[in-house]
Amino acid sequence: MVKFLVLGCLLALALPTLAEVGWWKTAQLYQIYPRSYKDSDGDGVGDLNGITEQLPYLKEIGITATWLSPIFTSPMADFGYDVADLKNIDPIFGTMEDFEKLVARAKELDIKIILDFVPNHTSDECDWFIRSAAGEEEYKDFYVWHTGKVVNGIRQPPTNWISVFRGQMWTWNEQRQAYYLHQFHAKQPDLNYRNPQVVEAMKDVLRFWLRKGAYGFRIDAVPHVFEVSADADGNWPDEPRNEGVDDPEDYSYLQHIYTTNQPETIELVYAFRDVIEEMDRELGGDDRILLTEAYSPLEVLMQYYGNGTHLGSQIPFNFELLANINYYSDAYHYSELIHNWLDNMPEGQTANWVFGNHDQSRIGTRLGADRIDSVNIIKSILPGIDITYQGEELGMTNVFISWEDTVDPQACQSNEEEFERLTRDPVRTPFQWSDEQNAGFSNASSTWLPVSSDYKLVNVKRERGIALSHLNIFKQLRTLRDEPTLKQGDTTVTAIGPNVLVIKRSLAGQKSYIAVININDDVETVDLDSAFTSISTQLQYVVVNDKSVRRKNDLTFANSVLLLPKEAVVLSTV
Ligand SMILES: *[C@@H]1O[C@H](CO)[C@@H](O)[C@H](O)[C@H]1NC(C)=O
Ligand SMILES: *[C@@H]1O[C@H](CO)[C@@H](O)[C@H](O)[C@H]1NC(C)=O
Ligand SMILES: CC(=O)N[C@H]1CO[C@H](CO)[C@@H](O)[C@@H]1O
Repeated sequence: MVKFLVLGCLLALALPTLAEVGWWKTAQLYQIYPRSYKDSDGDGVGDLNGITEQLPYLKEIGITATWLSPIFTSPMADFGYDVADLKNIDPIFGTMEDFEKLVARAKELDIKIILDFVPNHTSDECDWFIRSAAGEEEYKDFYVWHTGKVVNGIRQPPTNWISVFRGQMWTWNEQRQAYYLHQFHAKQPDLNYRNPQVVEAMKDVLRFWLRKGAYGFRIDAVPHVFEVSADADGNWPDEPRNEGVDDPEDYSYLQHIYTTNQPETIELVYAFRDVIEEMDRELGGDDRILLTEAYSPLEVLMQYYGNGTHLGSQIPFNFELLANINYYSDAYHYSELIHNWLDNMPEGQTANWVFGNHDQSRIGTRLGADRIDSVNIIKSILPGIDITYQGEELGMTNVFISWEDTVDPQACQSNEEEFERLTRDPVRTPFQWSDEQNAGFSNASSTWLPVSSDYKLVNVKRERGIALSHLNIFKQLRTLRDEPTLKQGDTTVTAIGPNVLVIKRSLAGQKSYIAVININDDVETVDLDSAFTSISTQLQYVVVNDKSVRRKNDLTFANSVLLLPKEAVVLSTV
């Protein structure tokens, strides 16, 4: 009894209170692609009022915060990643009043709204660019301009750099009589972050939306924000060739050593974090957050968290699994990639787990439809922040979009042979709400992208009624994440042979939880007793998928847990 009391006391000291922990450290984040979520006005494109209408669904599936792909005024050359007015809502999505209504309703439901922030460029229709092209003193250096070089009497761009969307990274502007730089589309001129006024102007945009009630930002394509500094004469170096790529228009033709991952990008993130801290002080309430998207090496990503003296992004997206796991990956590979993040993360930081987004092939297509629950289990049981792209909770898969119907600029700038490799349309199709017209997404006669042909089988309404649907398993996992063990417990990740991944979470005085995932099609029997010393003799099923013959609350011996092909379960100590 005395021993128990002492233990209880230590426990109370060891457990931080939730207020100290910060809401975002165990958050369930959800990415909404607004064009495809819910159309409220019948034009075939999703909008803000549609999102507002469906916020109770996010509550139902246990989401704490949702980030919206860009909703700002834009000519839509790159579906909103080309922003013309950084402080306004595009009419296709609604009005500023609609945004305010969305924030107010979200607040009632205790869901936080995070916005996409596109720092790498603006639209060429942005007022800043128009003034810059006209040479107006205040905006003259807001973008990256160069008069080019003359070779054999012919004017040429200043460097050989190639745009991510193919072709030259430089476009000639008649009015200014100079080339401007664009890492992406020619309609997306890059901002010149070496001009302190640009940094100030962008910080002001952040303040504007935080005051409107946004709880933070997902910052897009951070690695592309800076180019290498120009030399004393204002010139830049060419980038070296990538041997093996023969198409001189293709982005991979060159090694992007001067146009991505420049050290200044990290400092820019730190500067944006200062704004977040400043606004936390000004506005009070819960923490505001920064999520950063960068497909960069691990050692670079870890710097996004901060450098010891300066805070950075709370959530540098962890693409380890998304980028490296494929259909053939074994359990050792899963385990290794999970360890890569957990073991390299700076002390005191929070992990995050991402398997899908609006740029990547869907999980069910990449890894197989019978691994959808496995992925949802993995990212729910691991410590930290769980991030879901809309539709992954239902098991939506890629939708084939013909060349005629293709709208993604990254694909449209290529050709009929190449577009399938480049297009992101298949993962951006309308969300599947029901078996009604257009999957309940819209009452329009046609939608901006076709609705998947599987919508009568894969939709929210139907999956609500099926005990072990992807949706219901997802919901069970969200509930489980409220357990103290999953919020604060220790983590052990290991492979038992090539087929079985095991993730154990444990916390003194609480039940332990063990996710056991059979990645492949062999029948396996695993001995968790020897994998984890001092585990209880018997374990109980807490979550099962439809490959399992077990039911919730069944018991099993820890030393012989039977797994059928692709079976994925969560067990607990009893
Ligand atoms: C679609 O719904 C909108 C909003 O409720 C309505 O205004 C419109 O008339 C409807 N259109 C059709 C074709 O039913
Ligand atoms: C961390 O970053 C800040 C801001 O960029 C810089 O001033 C400081 O010197 C850096 N500290 C370390 C230890 O690198
Ligand atoms: C504003 C802008 O052009 N953003 C680009 C930045 O990077 C992403 C790639 O992740 C592009 O898709 C965006 O178009």
